[in-house]
Amino acid sequence: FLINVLNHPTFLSGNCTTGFIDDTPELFHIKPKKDKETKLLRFIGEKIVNEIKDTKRDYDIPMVPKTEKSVPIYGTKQILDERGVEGLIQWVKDQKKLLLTDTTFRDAHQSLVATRMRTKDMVKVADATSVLAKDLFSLEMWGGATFDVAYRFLKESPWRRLQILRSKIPNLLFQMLIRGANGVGYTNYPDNVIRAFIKESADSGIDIFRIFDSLNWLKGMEVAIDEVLKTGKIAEAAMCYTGDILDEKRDKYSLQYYINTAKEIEKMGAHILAIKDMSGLLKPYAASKLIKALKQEVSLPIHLHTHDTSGNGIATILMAAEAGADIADTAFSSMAALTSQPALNSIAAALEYTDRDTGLIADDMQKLTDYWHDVRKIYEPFESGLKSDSTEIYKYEIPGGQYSNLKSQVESFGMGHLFNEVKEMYKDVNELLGDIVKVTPSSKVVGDLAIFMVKNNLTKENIYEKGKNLTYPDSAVSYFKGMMGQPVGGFPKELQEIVLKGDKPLTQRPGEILPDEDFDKIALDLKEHLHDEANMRNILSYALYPKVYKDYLKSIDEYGDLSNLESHVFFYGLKEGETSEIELEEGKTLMVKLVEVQKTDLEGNKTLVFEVNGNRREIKIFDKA
Ligand code: 3PY
Ligand code: ZN
Repeated sequence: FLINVLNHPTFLSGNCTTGFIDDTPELFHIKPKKDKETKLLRFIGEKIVNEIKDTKRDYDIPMVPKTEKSVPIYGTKQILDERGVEGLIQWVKDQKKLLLTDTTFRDAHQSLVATRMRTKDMVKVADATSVLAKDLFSLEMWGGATFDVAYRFLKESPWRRLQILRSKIPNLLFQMLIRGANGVGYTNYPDNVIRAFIKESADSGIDIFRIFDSLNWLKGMEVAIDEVLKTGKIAEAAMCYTGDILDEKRDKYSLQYYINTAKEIEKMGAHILAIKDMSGLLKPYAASKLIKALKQEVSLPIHLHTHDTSGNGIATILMAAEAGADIADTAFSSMAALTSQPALNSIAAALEYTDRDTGLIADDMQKLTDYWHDVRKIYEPFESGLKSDSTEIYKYEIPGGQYSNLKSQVESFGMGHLFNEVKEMYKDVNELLGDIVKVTPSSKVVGDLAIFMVKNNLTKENIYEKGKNLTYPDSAVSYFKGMMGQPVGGFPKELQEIVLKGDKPLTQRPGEILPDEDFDKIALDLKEHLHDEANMRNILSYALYPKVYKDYLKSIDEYGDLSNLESHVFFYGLKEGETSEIELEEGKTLMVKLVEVQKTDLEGNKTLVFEVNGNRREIKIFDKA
C-alpha cells in the first residue's frame, strides 16, 4: 500500500493534498490483507467444510518417470526453427513413417475428464515428455476449451501453462486448437481480438494453429489463417467431417464436398490440411477413400484428428495411414479411447516393422502412459461414466467432449431421466437445422436446443406452431442471427423467423460489423479497478472472457495463487492426519498437516487445526450446511 502511494506520480510531484486522497481513493482503500499462508489454509478449509461432503479418498502422488537429459534433444521444433515453415512441411512430406501428435495435454482430458487437467500435473512430466517422446511430431497442448476452463474451474492462468511447458519442452512442436473467428470461445470476436490473440499465442510458444470453423464456413477462418501466416507459424486449416461418405443417401457431405473444401483450404494458403473428425464419424473404409482422394487432389500434408467413441478409431487411423495420411492425433493409452483419441501405443505397435513404422519406443511410451494412468485417478469425479465404445455415435453425431458431458448437463436441469430423449432430440434438431456440422460452438446450439425442446415438449413437427411464442436459448438466437457464420446450405427460414422474432439475420462475416475491441480501455479497467497488470495476455483474457477472468482475479485475491497445490489437495482438500508439501512462493515451502476438524460451534463455524511447518494454526470456517 505504502509503495503504491509513494510511487504515485502525484505524490512524487510533491502535490499531495487531501485532494490526492479524494482523487485516488483506490490507493487509500486499506483492506486488512490476509497473508498468503492464511489464504491457503482458508481455501483448504472451505473445501473440507463446504465442498467435499463424502469422506476423502487416499490419493498417491503419481510417479514421474525418471530420465536423463544429458544431450540437447533435437526434435520437430528445431526443424521448424532451422528450416522455416516450408522446410518443415517438406520434411513432413519426406517422412515414410506415420507422424504422431499426442493430445494428452488438450483434447484427451477435454474429452475424458471435462478439461480439468491442471498445469501442475503437466509440468511434472514435461521433462520426461521432452526426452521420452522426442520423436513425436507435436503436442496438442492448448486451445479448445482449455483456455476458459483453466481460469473458470482451475483458477490458474492458461498463459502460464504455455510458458512453463514451452520452457521445459523445447524440442517438440506445440499445437493449439482455435475455433476460427470464435477463438477459444463460443461466439464470434472482433477481428482485432482474433489477430492479437494469435500473435500473443505465437509469441508465447505455439507453433501450429489448427483453425476450424464450426460450420465449415471458410470465410469464418480467413482472418485467423491470415494472421497465422503473418506470424510465420504453421497454419493447419481444418475441415470438419460429418455425415458418412460411404452412405450414398447422405449426399450433403459427400466425398466431392470434402474435396472441394480441401481445395479451397489449399488456396487460402494453409500449410497443412487437417481432417477434424470431432465426433469420430469417419469410419475406417471412409478414411481410406477420403484420404486416397485428397492425396490425389491436394498437395498439402494431411493431419487426421479423430475420436475413438465408436471403438473404430484405431482402424480408422490405420486405414488412413495405409492411404497416405501424414500425421495422426493419438493419446497415451491411459488417456485414450472412448470419447478421447485412439491410443498412441496401439497405433505405434500396429505399425511396427511396416513401411509406416512410427519409430516410437514402446517402453518409453509406456513410462509416460503409466504416469498418466496414476494422474487420471485424481480426476475420477470428472469422468463421464462411459464404460464402453458406442456405435450409437454414428446416429447422434455428438462431438467427443460434448458426448461425455451431455449427461451431466442434462442432469443439471433435473432431466437426468430424459437423457435418451435428449440424445434422440439432438438428432432431430440436426435435421431441423438442415443437417449441419456440429462442433463447438454449433454443437452447443444443437445440444441447448435439444434440451430446450425436450423440456418444453416440442417436437420437430410441432415446433412451428407450439414453439412460436417461446424465447429460445441464447446460443440458438446467436446461431440464427448468423453470429456463428453461415451453415452449408443456409438457414431453415421458417425456424429462423420463429427464433429471431423479426430480428434481421446477418449474411456477412460477423467480424465485418463487430467494432474493434478497445484494448486501451480494457487496460485501464484492469489497472484501475482490478489492480491487475495490463499486459496483452491479461487484456486478451479479459476481452475473451470478461466475467470468467474477473472471477479468476477475485479468487486469486481471496485465496492466492493455488497452482502449486497438488491436484488432490486442490480438488479435495486434506484428510485428518494428512500432510502435503506446498510451495507457497519460490523458495518458500510449507509442510501443511490437517490435525483435526472440530465440531460446528454455536455461531456455525468449524475450527480446523493445522500444523504448518510444525506450528499449530487454527482456522475458522463458516459451515454453510
Ligand atoms: C473444441 O472446439 O474445443 C473442440 O475440441 C472441438 O472438437
Ligand atoms: Zn477433438
